Amino acid sequence: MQVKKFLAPSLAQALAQVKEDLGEEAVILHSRQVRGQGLLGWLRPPQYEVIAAKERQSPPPKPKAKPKVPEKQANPEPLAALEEEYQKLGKLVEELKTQLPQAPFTGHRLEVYEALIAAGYEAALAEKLLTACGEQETLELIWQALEKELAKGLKSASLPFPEEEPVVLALIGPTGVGKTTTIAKLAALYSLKHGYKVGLATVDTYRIGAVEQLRTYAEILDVPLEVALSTTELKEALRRLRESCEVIFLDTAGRSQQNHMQLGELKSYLQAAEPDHVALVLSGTLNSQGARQVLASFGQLGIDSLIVSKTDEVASFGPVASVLLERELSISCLTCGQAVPDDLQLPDRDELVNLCLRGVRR
Ligand SMILES: Nc1nc2c(ncn2[C@@H]2O[C@H](COP(=O)(O)OP(=O)(O)OP(=O)(O)O)[C@@H](O)[C@H]2O)c(=O)[nH]1
Ligand SMILES: [Mg+2]
Repeated sequence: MQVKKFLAPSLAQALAQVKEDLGEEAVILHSRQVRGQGLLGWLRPPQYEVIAAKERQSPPPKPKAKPKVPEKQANPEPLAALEEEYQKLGKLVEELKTQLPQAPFTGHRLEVYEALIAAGYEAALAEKLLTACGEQETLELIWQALEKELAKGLKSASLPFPEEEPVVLALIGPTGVGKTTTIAKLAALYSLKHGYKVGLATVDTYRIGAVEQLRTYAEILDVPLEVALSTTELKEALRRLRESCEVIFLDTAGRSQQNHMQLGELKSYLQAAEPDHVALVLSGTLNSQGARQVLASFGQLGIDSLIVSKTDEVASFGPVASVLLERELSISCLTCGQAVPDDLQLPDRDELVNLCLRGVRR
């Protein structure tokens, strides 16, 4: 870098000198007003000092010699390696294809098999059902054979009706599946439609508003309600209800299928109540894994029938049907909406078959 000092009577003159000497690219590093030394210096007008700099011009870089491009040579080796890789991949794809699950049917049965899978049926069950259907000449015959196969695995159960002695029906199940609402629907069915004297009891004192929910239904239906806080109180409450009622519905707190302590407590309430019928309320919206878990946990408590709830919320019933069919459990009720008392069905086998084919046969 070239640095120079310029001195002139005015700043404009000093800058003009810079420009003339160092050119347009010069950079001003510093400027100041200066006076001469001593008294005389002070008497003379001030001068302006400018220090400017300029990059020394470096010689233009020599153009780089272009790298020599080797002349193209036909090298057959990489091509051969690629070809080999390509063939290996082809073989691998063929091998993988053989490992993929093959649709086990052709023709009409394949069509129905695919419809079952699309509706959430587990593949093993769909295959078992359609194998049992056998080859059929038309699609309609396959559907008919499937209906028969489904009917074999589905059982409908009747809820008990009182004869000489009062009957106690307990509803159990996970939280929020519709136990209390279903009890209200059943209480209405037994009292309004069949004319029985109905009573309600609950041990669900955990959830805020649970008792009030049931009390509201009891008041609307004009039936007695007993609330029990312990197994001893429950025995006492049922004894009182038995004196005046023919059918007693016992509501229980929703329990998580994962919580063994809660399930243990529920078991002691059931042992104290000695119900004539225990119905597990199973939500129709579960996936098959969830349904299996619920059945495994609550199944240990001793279940007489299943009430499948919220069937109105599912477009197809495949996941829950897959579990019901493998276990051959009896279904006593279906609930298909929130309206009390209307959204309740006591299904026969045909209605259960229709539910299982919902969303499958279009
Ligand atoms: N869509 C639909 N909703 C329902 C059905 N049955 C009940 N419900 C609704 O599900 C919700 C829970 O119902 P509850 O009867 O309180 O359920 P629960 O099993 O007693 O609940 P917990 O006592 O808290 O365990 C409410 O909003 C009901 O209206 C049904 O069949 N279909
Ligand atoms: Mg409830």
